Amino acid sequence: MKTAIITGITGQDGAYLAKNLLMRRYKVIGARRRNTGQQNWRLKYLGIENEIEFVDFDLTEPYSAENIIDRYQPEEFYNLGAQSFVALSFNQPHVTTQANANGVLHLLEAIRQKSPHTKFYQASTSEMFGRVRETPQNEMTAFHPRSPYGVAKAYAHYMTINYRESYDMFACCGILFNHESPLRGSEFVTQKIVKGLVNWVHTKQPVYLGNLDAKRDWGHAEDYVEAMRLILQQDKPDDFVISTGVTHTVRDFIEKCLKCLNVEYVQHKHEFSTPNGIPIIKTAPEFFRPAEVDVLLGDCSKAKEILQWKPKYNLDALVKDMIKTEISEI
Ligand code: NDP
Ligand code: GDR
Repeated sequence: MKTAIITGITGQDGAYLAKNLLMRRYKVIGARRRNTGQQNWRLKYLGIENEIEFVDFDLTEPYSAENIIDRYQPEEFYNLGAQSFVALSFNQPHVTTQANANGVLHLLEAIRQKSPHTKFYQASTSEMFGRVRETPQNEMTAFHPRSPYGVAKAYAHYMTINYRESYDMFACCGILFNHESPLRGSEFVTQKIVKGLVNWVHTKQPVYLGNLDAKRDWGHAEDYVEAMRLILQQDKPDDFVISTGVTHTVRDFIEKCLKCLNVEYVQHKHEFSTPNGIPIIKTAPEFFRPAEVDVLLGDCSKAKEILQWKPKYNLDALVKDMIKTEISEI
């Protein structure tokens, strides 16, 4: 039986990855920080809360990394923990850097010193491409991050590669493009739209958003956690772009949701309304970012060839899954 530690176990990806590994008979150690609330709701939703051994952990505490790595000597370590909300990183750049950059250094150093056989997965991100230098983006595309989140993740990405090259560690990065699911946090645009529009059907309260023209390559988290697992099963450590290879605007996502909900709409420059003028989507300044990533589109040819990975969900199937779940929950 293999042991895997997952940080970020209470988040979207942590929950799906834990389920994936448990199905393969791994012992899963869930590294989570103390919290007073309902932080295990995703694990409960997937019915796996009682199959996980939890351990206290915080990315910002170096001893925390050392303790858990020394204690469990895991075969695999998936670092999915992060302050993952890009918009918040502009208001909390220090907290974001402590967790997303320094936190990763703590883990790499702890593995080097205490458990060098442990295979390490770092959750890198398409946000590092930022103001993109070429389209589509692949593993060789230069980075130009546009947020404290993206800058911190770029540091962690290079540090992971540096530990691999300097100390011969099995340390890998998955450069994952946006991935969503019914378990997505409600602050991210897809879930905000899904929840907001399902609520609109009953209340006619408009949903307030920011930039409707941003383009993202959206996949489904269930597909993407399988790619993470495959990355650590290869003969040699390497980095992979994981994406669908299709990009859509926020507007497209809204349209797909409205069609799924059978709502008739007309589009204007900054809003959506019904044909007789009832507002559905409006924009508000607080949801625009100081610097934006306008367009992301991933080329995952390397993952297709080496990992034999490809996504099962397209955007229509993702929208359907999110809307269906939201309707069944209210
Ligand atoms: P979530 O926001 O859903 O989950 C983040 C997790 O990190 C939560 O479990 C949270 O715990 C934990 N966390 C936050 N701060 C700390 C800390 N200081 N110490 C320990 N744990 C902490 O993110 P996702 O599941 O969507 O993403 C997983 C990872 O993948 C993240 O690193 C993210 O940056 C990265 N990523 C995500 C993409 C996406 O589209 N989803 C795309 C590319 C990369 P708590 O419950 O206590 O808040
Ligand atoms: P992103 O995801 O920043 O790409 O980071 P998010 O869903 O927050 O934004 C996507 C795009 O939508 C635009 N947008 C809005 N976004 C939010 N959250 N709320 C709004 O009201 C709104 N209106 C428009 C944004 O400006 C942006 O262009 C996600 C996270 O999961 C990161 O952790 C991960 O690394 C990247 O995806 C890849």
